[in-house]
Amino acid sequence: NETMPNFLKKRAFLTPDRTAVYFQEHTVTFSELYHRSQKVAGQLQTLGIKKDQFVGVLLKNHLDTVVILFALQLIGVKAVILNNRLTAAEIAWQLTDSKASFLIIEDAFAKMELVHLISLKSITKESLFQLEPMEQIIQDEISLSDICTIMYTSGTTGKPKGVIQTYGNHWWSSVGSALNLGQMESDCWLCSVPLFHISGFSILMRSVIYGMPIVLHDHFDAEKTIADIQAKKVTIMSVVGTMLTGIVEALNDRRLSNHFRCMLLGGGPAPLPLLNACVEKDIPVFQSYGMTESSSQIVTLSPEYSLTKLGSAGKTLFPSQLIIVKDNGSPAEAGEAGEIIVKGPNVTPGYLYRPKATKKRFRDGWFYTGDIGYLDADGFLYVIDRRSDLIISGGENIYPAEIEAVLLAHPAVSEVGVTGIDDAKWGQVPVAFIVKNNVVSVDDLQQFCLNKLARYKVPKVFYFTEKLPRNAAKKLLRRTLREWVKDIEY
Ligand code: S0N
Ligand code: AMP
Ligand code: MG
Ligand code: MG
Ligand code: MG
Repeated sequence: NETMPNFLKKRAFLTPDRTAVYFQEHTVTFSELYHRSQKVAGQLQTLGIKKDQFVGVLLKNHLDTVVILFALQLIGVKAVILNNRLTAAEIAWQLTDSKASFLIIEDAFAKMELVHLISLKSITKESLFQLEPMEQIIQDEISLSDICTIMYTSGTTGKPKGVIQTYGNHWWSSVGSALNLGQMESDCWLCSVPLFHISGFSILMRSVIYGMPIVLHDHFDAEKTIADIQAKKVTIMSVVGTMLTGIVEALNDRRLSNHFRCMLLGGGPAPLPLLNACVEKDIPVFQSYGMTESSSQIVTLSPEYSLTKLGSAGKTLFPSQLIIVKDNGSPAEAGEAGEIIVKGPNVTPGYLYRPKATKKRFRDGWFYTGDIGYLDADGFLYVIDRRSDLIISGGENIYPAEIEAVLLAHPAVSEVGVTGIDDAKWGQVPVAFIVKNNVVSVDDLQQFCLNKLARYKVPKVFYFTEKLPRNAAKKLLRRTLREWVKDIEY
């Protein structure tokens, strides 16, 4: 069981005076970040929060959030990081499932019905920061196999599962990224992706591990991005397709500053017209493939291959391995499609309290992603289809089964099938095909969904139909739904 020094404490010791975070008008060094996190660690302990507990975190992208996330690491608490776009019911479910003993929320979210849905104690960050801090007990060492964070992802059968991310997972993910992108003293990483996704959280970990400043934005804004790349000398930024499209459009005839060296593009497929537009505008795009279970990118394509390997997600990072397996379990030849399976020290040890689900996804140390792809003769990965009919809207995942389960509970709905439709802004958005057994309006169905599902999961279009496509065993034929969608004007 290998140990390492507590990441932030070590970083504050090595390079105390280097800038850690730029947020709005604030700039903090690693030493200041450490001292602020230390104080909050004491305040958390005043509340009775202890090592090895699970604590829910429902916060915005903010400097305070960075402080709280590191305070939890300092005292060895496992952070259950919650997606703040979800409804109260969805969040309550994750808190209960993770057996969290506490919730840290912010005033802006505290009025949510959430607080009534859960039995665990909660505190706003504003109140937390008022507490008298105890003498802190800092964990000087962390064990690489210890749980650092939990992030929920859904699946084929409705309910989300907590993905375990250990300190070792984050460490190796950071190292793998640096061995590929390089790590320069001048590097500065812009974070406007959510800290509640691994896309954002992994930037925090790289910051302390590399000793690199980050520019943190509370939300994505294309103009502010362009301005800060210039003003703060940003060299790297993480984006999903929707964000990159927004930047390309906002740039118009302008160019990004010369010091900018990498747009790390992940979270879903990259549309070829977008990649071409970036080549044309000299925007250096590193396309990538990754997931919550691999603690961020596991495959990345450098811009030198942007044209020759257009559409590929690239090669596996140094610490990791990837193979394609066919349905019969044997490895695929170059060019032959099959399931993408991955292995590496950045890959999760499994799902929280879900030994069965974990066993289902792992064989001989390999993680079965459920995604379909192929490797070309040079070992470049092409992803051709996603797991579980996953719909990705602006980097947020939508599982048809989850939406279908909600709609089926409506008394006027007797059958429902959900699939994705291409959308210029979001990549894809969900569409529902409904067989009704009573009078019901689209507005009613929409409102019904809004009460139970995050906004981005609510179908953009509801189609009433007499019958859904099913096979002899009455199983819904999603492939046919995808064909139907092609005829829809949207
Ligand atoms: C695309 C974003 C920025 C849009 O958010 P924005 O513009 O701030 O919207 P709001 O002002 O909050 O809301 C306006 C209206 O838009 C709706 N809405 C918001 N987001 C979505 C969405 N995604 N889909 C559909 N609708 C959306 C709001 O509901 C609101 O609607 P109305 O007006 O009706 O109220 C934002 O969505 C965003 O930040 N997306 C990115 C999420 C993300 O980071 N996903 C990645 C997840 N995957 C991973 O983390 C693994 C891969 C990975 O690690 C990685 C990924 C990317 C880059 C690098 C890496 C890496 O490997 O390091
Ligand atoms: P998440 O864990 O929410 O980040 O979702 C990860 C999933 O997004 C993967 O399992 C894929 O289905 C999908 N995905 C990620 N990167 C790509 C890519 N480059 N091309 C196609 N799908 C992707
Ligand atoms: Mg906005
Ligand atoms: Mg997700
Ligand atoms: Mg019903």
